[in-house]
Amino acid sequence: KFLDKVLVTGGAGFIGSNLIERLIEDGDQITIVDDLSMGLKQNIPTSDQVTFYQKSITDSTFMKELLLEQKFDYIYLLAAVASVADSIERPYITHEINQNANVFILETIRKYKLPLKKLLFSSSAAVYGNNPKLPKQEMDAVDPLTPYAIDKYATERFVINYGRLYNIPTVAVRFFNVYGPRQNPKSPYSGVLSLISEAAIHHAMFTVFGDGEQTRDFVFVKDVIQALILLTKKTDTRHAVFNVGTGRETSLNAVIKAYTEIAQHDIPVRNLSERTGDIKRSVADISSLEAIGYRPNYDLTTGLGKYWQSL
Ligand code: UD2
Repeated sequence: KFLDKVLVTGGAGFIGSNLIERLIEDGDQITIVDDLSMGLKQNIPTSDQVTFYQKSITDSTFMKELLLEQKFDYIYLLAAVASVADSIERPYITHEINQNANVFILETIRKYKLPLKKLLFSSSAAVYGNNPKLPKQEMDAVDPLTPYAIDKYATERFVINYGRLYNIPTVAVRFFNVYGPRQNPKSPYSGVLSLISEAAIHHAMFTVFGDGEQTRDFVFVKDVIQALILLTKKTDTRHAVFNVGTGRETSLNAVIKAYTEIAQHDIPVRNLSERTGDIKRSVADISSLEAIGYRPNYDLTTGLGKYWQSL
């Protein structure tokens, strides 16, 4: 009845739930494992194609049983302590979740020779750290500075090299600054666009750290989903890491200006001093992803417009 059996860890989260939406349209049978530490149950679309387990990926007994019983075609590893600040507060538990739990999944696949069409791990542009070279290319030197970045980088290597060593089809992606519907603005360390949206909706003050001339590669979540689907469905694409962004560099000031036009009212701004550890400029080289057919469909104005409508 269904096309493929798909596991999405972190499926109740921002990016995960957008992926679920797409997988439902594609006719897949989807299993979500999410402990709702970041994600929300109401993010998950109601569908008879979806089975949801409110479980931590660190529950290895549960994960092993699930993997052995279901024999998934595709696995998307999106569950994580998703905040850098949180990882600095809780480095050890971050490591258990962001690295060990994912390595356990790989190990289970290896040990029981589970058949699999593709496993995709979500890493982050955080792995580039303070390397100032722009645009950031996958082969550039990494500089993981926080528990979050260290675990993302190390797990990327586990995923790719378990793939090579044990012939498991794997890929990893490095997300740049993803924004869009269901991004959770509840922490001060949430993505800046979710925080600007909160301010815009409530006609509240938005705080810019620094002069607002810092730049990022803001990528709309639907483009991210396009990349994830491409990478999993291309059978000859494996054992490599891909930047996921737009290749366009936008300053925070430019974002606020564009958003003011979309919201059709001023977003009052105050400037505070720069955030410690903030990087000044960031933009992805996306030629590896383009080479397999990826084309970002949402420029900033279009993406922001869609996001605004969803609020
Ligand atoms: C992103 C990721 C982070 C890590 C990092 C790697 C998010 C939410 N964070 O951090 O996990 O991968 O990239 O480089 O995707 N800002 C304000 N006011 C606010 C909030 C933020 O001015 O209220 C500034 C902030 O100081 C920074 C920029 O906006 O210069 C973007 O901040 P962010 O937290 O959205 O993302 P970033 O790139 O620092």
